[in-house]
Amino acid sequence: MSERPLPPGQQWVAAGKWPLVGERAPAESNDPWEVRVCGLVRQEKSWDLGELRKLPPAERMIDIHCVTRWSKPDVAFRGVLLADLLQASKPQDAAAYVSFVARSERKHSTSLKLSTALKLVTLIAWEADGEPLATEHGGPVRVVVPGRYFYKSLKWMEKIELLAEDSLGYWEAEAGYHNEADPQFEQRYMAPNLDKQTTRKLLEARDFSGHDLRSIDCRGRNLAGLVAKAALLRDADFRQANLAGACFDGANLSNAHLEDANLQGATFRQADLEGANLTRADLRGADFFAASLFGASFCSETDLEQGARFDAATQIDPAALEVLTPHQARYVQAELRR
Ligand SMILES: Nc1nc2c(c(=O)[nH]1)N[C@H]1C(S)=C(S)[C@@H](COP(=O)(O)O)O[C@H]1N2
Ligand SMILES: [Mo]
Repeated sequence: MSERPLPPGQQWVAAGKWPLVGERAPAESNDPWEVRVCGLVRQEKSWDLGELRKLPPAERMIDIHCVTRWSKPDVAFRGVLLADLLQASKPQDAAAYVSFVARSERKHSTSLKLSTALKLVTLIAWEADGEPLATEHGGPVRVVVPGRYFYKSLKWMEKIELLAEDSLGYWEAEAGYHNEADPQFEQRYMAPNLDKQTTRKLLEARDFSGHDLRSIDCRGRNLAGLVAKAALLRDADFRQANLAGACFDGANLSNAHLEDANLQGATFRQADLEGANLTRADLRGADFFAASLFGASFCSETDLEQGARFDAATQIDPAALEVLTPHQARYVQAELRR
């Protein structure tokens, strides 16, 4: 395993596994691949793949940390330093941010403070562990930002733009991902920006349906019978809450905290529970039909005690368990068989 510590709230993937996250492939195009530095530079520059390979090589051994709570230790990325590409393009003094843009359908992007990108020794990489980067992992060229959640490591990179003001990336703008993304501080999502009055109304009506309530803090509340259809509840905190009979159908509960919650008879049909923590939750009679459980946990990673409670009425598709870590899958299978 890695010599570096596992950041809080993360778990190592099984040896040899590398999950795919986000877009699966670059946009189709017959144009040859070029990496271009533009924006606030004195000299726009571009390199084709052959030219890139002639630059001084750089290699970095890093641990990948995904915001959905999986980490992959000791991946050796090889490529060139962002610093070397920038030096050749002569950044203007006003350049304070760097935005990476992908050759992808949605023109996926992400950004960093320029000083941060340089301090972290950002790499423009085309090899991982001695092999050319697979297309689904960003080949032919991707960004690798050590020390940030992996959503800052853009796949299929073709444009590096230097800017005076920040330009929020795709996940940061659309999904509310934290713009700093430092795993040591669990900077996963932006702070909730709801006024208290609205929040209070929602709580009174016990109806969250369709609302954007990322990171909402419902710890210990009595919300029995809550309706939260298609609600956006990423990173929400429902620890110790009473959610008996609640309806989370179609809701996004990725990375939500549901430890010790009463979820008897709750429904999660087609809900997204990736990275959600259901340790010690009461799941008797709960329905997880077609829910996505990648990276979800039902018991502590270190022992099989203190896990979630299931009964014969708990509905969970055996195929949905294949995306759990082996430890989690073993626990749930054993409980369901009782
Ligand atoms: N172009 C592009 N780059 C991207 C994404 C994406 O959707 N499109 N997803 C990001 C996220 S959230 C993660 S965790 C990593 C996943 O990289 P992997 O699929 O190689 O594991 O890519 C990042 N870079
Ligand atoms: Mo991610």
